[in-house]
Amino acid sequence: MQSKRSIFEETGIVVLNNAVNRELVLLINKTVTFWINTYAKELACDIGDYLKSVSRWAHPCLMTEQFYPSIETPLMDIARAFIGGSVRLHKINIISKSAYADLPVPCHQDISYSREDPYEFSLWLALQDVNLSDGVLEFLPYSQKDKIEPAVDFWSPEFIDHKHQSAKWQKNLIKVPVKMGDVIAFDSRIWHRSAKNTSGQNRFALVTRWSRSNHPLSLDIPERIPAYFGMWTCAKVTESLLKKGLEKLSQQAVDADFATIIKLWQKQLTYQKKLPFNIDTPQTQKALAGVSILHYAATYHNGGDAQGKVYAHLWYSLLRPINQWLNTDG
Ligand SMILES: O=C(O)CCC(=O)C(=O)O
Repeated sequence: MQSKRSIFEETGIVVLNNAVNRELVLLINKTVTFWINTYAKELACDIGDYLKSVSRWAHPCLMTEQFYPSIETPLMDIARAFIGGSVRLHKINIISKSAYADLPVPCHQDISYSREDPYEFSLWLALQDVNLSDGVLEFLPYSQKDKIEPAVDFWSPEFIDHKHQSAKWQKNLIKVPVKMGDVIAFDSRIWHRSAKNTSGQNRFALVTRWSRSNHPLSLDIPERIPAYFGMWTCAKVTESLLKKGLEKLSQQAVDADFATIIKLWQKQLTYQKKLPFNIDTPQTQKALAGVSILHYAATYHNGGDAQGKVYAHLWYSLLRPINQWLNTDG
Protein backbone atom coordinates (compact mmCIF):
# COMPACT_ATOMS: atom_id res chain seq x y z
CA MET A 1 0.00 0.00 0.00
CA GLN A 2 1.23 3.48 -0.86
CA SER A 3 2.44 5.36 2.24
CA LYS A 4 0.81 8.61 3.34
CA ARG A 5 4.07 10.39 2.66
CA SER A 6 4.28 9.15 -0.92
CA ILE A 7 0.63 10.09 -1.61
CA PHE A 8 1.48 13.55 -0.30
CA GLU A 9 4.64 13.76 -2.44
CA GLU A 10 2.66 12.80 -5.50
CA THR A 11 -0.66 14.62 -5.10
CA GLY A 12 0.24 17.40 -2.64
CA ILE A 13 -2.39 16.38 -0.08
CA VAL A 14 -3.19 13.49 2.23
CA VAL A 15 -5.44 12.90 5.25
CA LEU A 16 -3.96 11.55 8.49
CA ASN A 17 -6.94 9.91 10.15
CA ASN A 18 -7.38 10.09 13.94
CA ALA A 19 -4.09 11.92 14.24
CA VAL A 20 -5.03 13.71 17.48
CA ASN A 21 -7.02 12.06 20.25
CA ARG A 22 -10.59 13.12 20.95
CA GLU A 23 -9.98 14.38 24.51
CA LEU A 24 -7.29 16.76 23.36
CA VAL A 25 -9.39 18.05 20.47
CA LEU A 26 -12.34 18.62 22.84
CA LEU A 27 -10.04 20.51 25.18
CA ILE A 28 -8.82 22.79 22.38
CA ASN A 29 -12.39 23.29 21.25
CA LYS A 30 -13.47 24.28 24.73
CA THR A 31 -10.59 26.73 25.02
CA VAL A 32 -11.33 28.28 21.63
CA THR A 33 -15.01 28.70 22.51
CA PHE A 34 -14.17 30.14 25.92
CA TRP A 35 -11.83 32.72 24.43
CA ILE A 36 -14.20 33.72 21.65
CA ASN A 37 -16.73 34.47 24.41
CA THR A 38 -14.16 36.34 26.45
CA TYR A 39 -12.87 38.36 23.48
CA ALA A 40 -16.42 39.33 22.49
CA LYS A 41 -17.22 40.41 26.07
CA GLU A 42 -14.04 42.46 26.15
CA LEU A 43 -15.24 44.37 23.08
CA ALA A 44 -18.78 44.61 24.50
CA CYS A 45 -20.26 42.92 21.45
CA ASP A 46 -22.20 39.70 21.11
CA ILE A 47 -20.50 36.53 19.93
CA GLY A 48 -22.24 36.64 16.55
CA ASP A 49 -20.96 40.14 15.80
CA TYR A 50 -17.48 39.17 16.93
CA LEU A 51 -17.43 36.05 14.72
CA LYS A 52 -18.76 38.01 11.76
CA SER A 53 -15.63 40.15 11.83
CA VAL A 54 -12.99 37.83 13.26
CA SER A 55 -12.45 34.39 11.75
CA ARG A 56 -8.74 33.79 12.39
CA TRP A 57 -6.46 34.06 15.43
CA ALA A 58 -2.72 33.81 15.12
CA HIS A 59 -0.40 32.53 17.82
CA PRO A 60 0.57 34.09 20.16
CA CYS A 61 -2.65 35.38 21.70
CA LEU A 62 -4.35 34.53 25.00
CA MET A 63 -6.46 31.87 23.23
CA THR A 64 -3.61 30.00 21.56
CA GLU A 65 -1.28 30.36 24.56
CA GLN A 66 -3.84 28.55 26.65
CA PHE A 67 -3.99 25.36 24.60
CA TYR A 68 -0.63 25.40 22.85
CA PRO A 69 1.42 23.69 25.62
CA SER A 70 -0.89 20.66 25.49
CA ILE A 71 -0.76 20.24 21.71
CA GLU A 72 2.85 21.25 20.98
CA THR A 73 4.41 17.81 21.50
CA PRO A 74 1.64 15.75 19.84
CA LEU A 75 1.72 18.02 16.78
CA MET A 76 5.50 17.99 16.59
CA ASP A 77 5.39 14.16 16.76
CA ILE A 78 2.82 14.02 13.96
CA ALA A 79 4.82 16.38 11.74
CA ARG A 80 8.08 14.50 12.42
CA ALA A 81 6.59 11.06 11.81
CA PHE A 82 4.83 12.27 8.68
CA ILE A 83 7.79 13.92 7.00
CA GLY A 84 10.35 11.48 8.42
CA GLY A 85 12.80 13.82 10.11
CA SER A 86 13.14 16.81 12.38
CA VAL A 87 10.83 19.72 11.67
CA ARG A 88 10.49 23.45 12.25
CA LEU A 89 7.18 25.07 13.13
CA HIS A 90 6.55 28.41 11.41
CA LYS A 91 3.02 29.51 12.26
CA ILE A 92 -0.04 28.53 14.26
CA ASN A 93 -3.57 29.72 13.56
CA ILE A 94 -7.11 28.96 14.56
CA ILE A 95 -9.45 29.43 11.60
CA SER A 96 -13.19 29.60 12.06
CA LYS A 97 -16.06 29.18 9.67
CA SER A 98 -19.48 29.53 11.21
CA ALA A 99 -23.04 30.67 10.67
CA TYR A 100 -21.75 34.24 11.16
CA ALA A 101 -18.81 34.08 8.74
CA ASP A 102 -19.80 31.36 6.34
CA LEU A 103 -18.12 32.42 3.11
CA PRO A 104 -15.58 30.52 1.02
CA VAL A 105 -11.89 31.21 1.34
CA PRO A 106 -10.98 31.64 -2.35
CA CYS A 107 -8.49 29.48 -4.25
CA HIS A 108 -4.91 30.24 -3.29
CA GLN A 109 -1.41 28.83 -2.79
CA ASP A 110 -0.24 29.37 0.80
CA ILE A 111 3.39 29.82 -0.13
CA SER A 112 2.66 33.06 -1.99
CA TYR A 113 1.70 34.75 1.30
CA SER A 114 4.87 33.66 3.07
CA ARG A 115 7.65 34.93 0.88
CA GLU A 116 9.68 36.11 3.88
CA ASP A 117 9.30 32.87 5.82
CA PRO A 118 8.50 30.09 3.34
CA TYR A 119 7.40 26.73 4.67
CA GLU A 120 6.80 23.31 3.11
CA PHE A 121 3.51 21.98 4.36
CA SER A 122 0.48 22.59 6.57
CA LEU A 123 -1.22 20.35 9.08
CA TRP A 124 -4.89 21.33 9.22
CA LEU A 125 -6.44 19.74 12.32
CA ALA A 126 -10.24 19.47 12.30
CA LEU A 127 -11.70 20.51 15.65
CA GLN A 128 -15.16 19.24 14.60
CA ASP A 129 -16.37 16.80 11.99
CA VAL A 130 -16.30 18.58 8.62
CA ASN A 131 -19.00 17.38 6.22
CA LEU A 132 -19.51 18.66 2.70
CA SER A 133 -21.80 21.46 3.88
CA ASP A 134 -19.63 22.67 6.76
CA GLY A 135 -17.05 24.65 4.76
CA VAL A 136 -15.09 21.66 3.52
CA LEU A 137 -11.54 22.09 2.16
CA GLU A 138 -11.10 21.59 -1.59
CA PHE A 139 -7.82 20.90 -3.38
CA LEU A 140 -6.49 20.67 -6.89
CA PRO A 141 -4.30 17.56 -6.63
CA TYR A 142 -0.86 17.74 -8.29
CA SER A 143 -1.07 21.55 -8.55
CA GLN A 144 1.86 21.84 -6.12
CA LYS A 145 3.92 21.16 -9.24
CA ASP A 146 2.55 24.24 -11.04
CA LYS A 147 4.48 27.47 -11.00
CA ILE A 148 3.94 29.65 -7.94
CA GLU A 149 1.71 32.62 -8.69
CA PRO A 150 1.58 35.98 -6.86
CA ALA A 151 -0.58 35.97 -3.73
CA VAL A 152 -4.26 36.29 -4.55
CA ASP A 153 -5.58 39.52 -3.00
CA PHE A 154 -9.08 38.33 -2.28
CA TRP A 155 -9.82 41.26 0.06
CA SER A 156 -10.20 43.51 -2.94
CA PRO A 157 -13.96 44.37 -3.16
CA GLU A 158 -14.13 43.53 -6.88
CA PHE A 159 -12.29 40.23 -6.48
CA ILE A 160 -13.73 37.33 -8.49
CA ASP A 161 -12.39 33.84 -7.93
CA HIS A 162 -11.62 33.00 -11.58
CA LYS A 163 -9.57 29.96 -10.56
CA HIS A 164 -12.61 28.45 -8.88
CA GLN A 165 -14.73 29.10 -11.97
CA SER A 166 -12.16 27.55 -14.31
CA ALA A 167 -12.95 24.29 -16.12
CA LYS A 168 -9.71 22.80 -14.74
CA TRP A 169 -10.78 23.44 -11.16
CA GLN A 170 -14.35 22.25 -11.66
CA LYS A 171 -13.16 19.07 -13.36
CA ASN A 172 -10.29 18.10 -11.09
CA LEU A 173 -11.05 19.44 -7.62
CA ILE A 174 -11.36 17.07 -4.69
CA LYS A 175 -13.43 17.81 -1.60
CA VAL A 176 -11.95 16.54 1.63
CA PRO A 177 -14.52 15.93 4.38
CA VAL A 178 -12.89 14.83 7.63
CA LYS A 179 -13.68 13.75 11.17
CA MET A 180 -12.78 15.60 14.34
CA GLY A 181 -9.14 14.80 15.14
CA ASP A 182 -8.16 14.10 11.53
CA VAL A 183 -5.34 16.15 10.07
CA ILE A 184 -5.13 17.23 6.43
CA ALA A 185 -1.47 17.51 5.41
CA PHE A 186 -0.96 19.66 2.33
CA ASP A 187 1.89 21.16 0.36
CA SER A 188 2.35 24.92 0.76
CA ARG A 189 2.23 25.24 -3.05
CA ILE A 190 -0.99 23.32 -3.72
CA TRP A 191 -4.04 25.28 -4.93
CA HIS A 192 -6.88 24.97 -2.44
CA ARG A 193 -9.88 26.77 -1.01
CA SER A 194 -12.60 26.22 1.55
CA ALA A 195 -16.24 26.13 0.53
CA LYS A 196 -19.16 28.09 1.93
CA ASN A 197 -20.54 26.79 5.20
CA THR A 198 -24.20 26.13 4.45
CA SER A 199 -24.92 23.99 7.52
CA GLY A 200 -24.36 26.81 10.03
CA GLN A 201 -22.33 24.39 12.21
CA ASN A 202 -19.15 25.79 13.71
CA ARG A 203 -16.11 24.54 11.81
CA PHE A 204 -12.93 25.39 13.66
CA ALA A 205 -9.47 24.23 12.63
CA LEU A 206 -6.04 24.44 14.17
CA VAL A 207 -3.66 25.09 11.31
CA THR A 208 0.10 24.80 11.67
CA ARG A 209 2.78 25.46 9.03
CA TRP A 210 5.98 23.41 8.90
CA SER A 211 9.19 22.70 7.10
CA ARG A 212 11.95 20.17 7.53
CA SER A 213 14.87 21.40 9.66
CA ASN A 214 18.06 21.86 7.68
CA HIS A 215 16.15 21.70 4.43
CA PRO A 216 16.70 25.01 2.67
CA LEU A 217 13.80 25.93 0.41
CA SER A 218 14.82 27.43 -2.88
CA LEU A 219 11.53 28.47 -4.34
CA ASP A 220 10.76 31.16 -6.82
CA ILE A 221 8.02 33.03 -4.98
CA PRO A 222 6.79 36.09 -6.86
CA GLU A 223 6.32 39.39 -5.07
CA ARG A 224 2.84 40.31 -3.99
CA ILE A 225 0.92 42.81 -6.07
CA PRO A 226 -1.12 44.90 -3.63
CA ALA A 227 -4.47 46.21 -4.88
CA TYR A 228 -5.36 49.87 -4.19
CA PHE A 229 -7.86 48.57 -1.60
CA GLY A 230 -6.94 45.03 -0.59
CA MET A 231 -5.37 42.77 1.99
CA TRP A 232 -2.22 44.81 2.50
CA THR A 233 -3.58 48.29 1.93
CA CYS A 234 -7.20 48.55 3.06
CA ALA A 235 -6.59 49.53 6.71
CA LYS A 236 -4.43 52.51 5.69
CA VAL A 237 -6.72 53.56 2.84
CA THR A 238 -9.74 53.28 5.15
CA GLU A 239 -8.13 55.45 7.81
CA SER A 240 -7.10 58.03 5.26
CA LEU A 241 -10.50 58.24 3.51
CA LEU A 242 -12.44 58.38 6.79
CA LYS A 243 -10.13 61.12 8.07
CA LYS A 244 -10.27 63.19 4.90
CA GLY A 245 -14.06 62.76 4.78
CA LEU A 246 -14.44 64.07 8.33
CA GLU A 247 -12.09 66.96 7.63
CA LYS A 248 -14.04 67.99 4.54
CA LEU A 249 -17.35 67.73 6.43
CA SER A 250 -16.15 69.71 9.45
CA GLN A 251 -13.78 72.01 7.55
CA GLN A 252 -11.11 71.41 10.18
CA ALA A 253 -8.12 69.15 10.72
CA VAL A 254 -8.79 65.84 12.49
CA ASP A 255 -5.96 64.53 14.60
CA ALA A 256 -7.12 61.15 15.90
CA ASP A 257 -6.22 57.47 15.75
CA PHE A 258 -8.09 54.90 13.64
CA ALA A 259 -10.40 53.71 16.45
CA THR A 260 -11.40 57.29 17.30
CA ILE A 261 -11.98 58.16 13.64
CA ILE A 262 -14.39 55.21 13.37
CA LYS A 263 -16.21 56.40 16.52
CA LEU A 264 -16.46 59.93 15.08
CA TRP A 265 -18.09 58.53 11.95
CA GLN A 266 -20.47 56.42 14.05
CA LYS A 267 -21.49 59.61 15.90
CA GLN A 268 -21.78 61.53 12.67
CA LEU A 269 -24.20 58.96 11.27
CA THR A 270 -26.20 58.79 14.50
CA TYR A 271 -26.62 62.49 15.16
CA GLN A 272 -26.18 64.26 11.86
CA LYS A 273 -28.67 62.89 9.42
CA LYS A 274 -27.69 64.83 6.30
CA LEU A 275 -24.57 63.97 4.34
CA PRO A 276 -23.53 65.45 1.00
CA PHE A 277 -23.59 61.94 -0.55
CA ASN A 278 -26.01 59.04 -0.46
CA ILE A 279 -25.48 56.06 1.81
CA ASP A 280 -27.57 53.35 3.40
CA THR A 281 -27.12 54.43 7.03
CA PRO A 282 -28.04 51.16 8.82
CA GLN A 283 -25.74 49.17 6.46
CA THR A 284 -22.96 51.68 6.99
CA GLN A 285 -23.33 51.56 10.77
CA LYS A 286 -23.05 47.76 10.60
CA ALA A 287 -19.98 47.96 8.36
CA LEU A 288 -18.30 50.52 10.66
CA ALA A 289 -19.00 48.33 13.70
CA GLY A 290 -17.52 45.35 11.82
CA VAL A 291 -14.31 47.19 10.99
CA SER A 292 -14.09 48.51 14.54
CA ILE A 293 -14.34 44.97 15.98
CA LEU A 294 -11.77 43.66 13.51
CA HIS A 295 -9.41 46.55 14.27
CA TYR A 296 -9.59 45.90 18.05
CA ALA A 297 -9.29 42.13 17.53
CA ALA A 298 -6.22 42.61 15.32
CA THR A 299 -4.65 44.83 17.97
CA TYR A 300 -5.51 42.85 21.11
CA HIS A 301 -6.33 39.28 20.02
CA ASN A 302 -4.02 38.81 17.05
CA GLY A 303 -7.27 38.31 15.16
CA GLY A 304 -7.95 38.59 11.44
CA ASP A 305 -10.58 38.18 8.75
CA ALA A 306 -9.95 34.86 6.96
CA GLN A 307 -12.65 35.54 4.36
CA GLY A 308 -11.70 39.13 3.53
CA LYS A 309 -15.14 40.72 3.57
CA VAL A 310 -15.15 43.10 6.55
CA TYR A 311 -13.34 46.02 4.89
CA ALA A 312 -15.05 45.32 1.55
CA HIS A 313 -18.45 45.98 3.19
CA LEU A 314 -17.26 49.37 4.38
CA TRP A 315 -15.84 50.08 0.94
CA TYR A 316 -19.21 49.70 -0.70
CA SER A 317 -21.29 51.31 2.02
CA LEU A 318 -19.16 54.36 2.89
CA LEU A 319 -15.60 54.53 1.56
CA ARG A 320 -16.44 54.51 -2.12
CA PRO A 321 -19.06 57.29 -1.71
CA ILE A 322 -16.56 59.32 0.37
CA ASN A 323 -13.88 58.76 -2.27
CA GLN A 324 -16.18 59.95 -5.04
CA TRP A 325 -17.23 63.00 -3.01
CA LEU A 326 -13.62 63.90 -2.17
CA ASN A 327 -12.81 63.80 -5.84
CA THR A 328 -15.61 66.15 -6.84
CA ASP A 329 -15.32 69.93 -6.57
CA GLY A 330 -16.87 71.88 -3.69
O1 LIG B 1 -9.74 26.75 6.99
C1 LIG B 1 -10.07 27.37 5.98
O2 LIG B 1 -11.23 27.73 5.78
C2 LIG B 1 -9.03 27.75 4.96
C3 LIG B 1 -7.72 27.12 5.26
C4 LIG B 1 -6.65 27.48 4.32
O3 LIG B 1 -6.86 27.91 3.22
C5 LIG B 1 -5.27 27.27 4.75
O4 LIG B 1 -5.06 26.84 5.87
O5 LIG B 1 -4.36 27.57 3.95
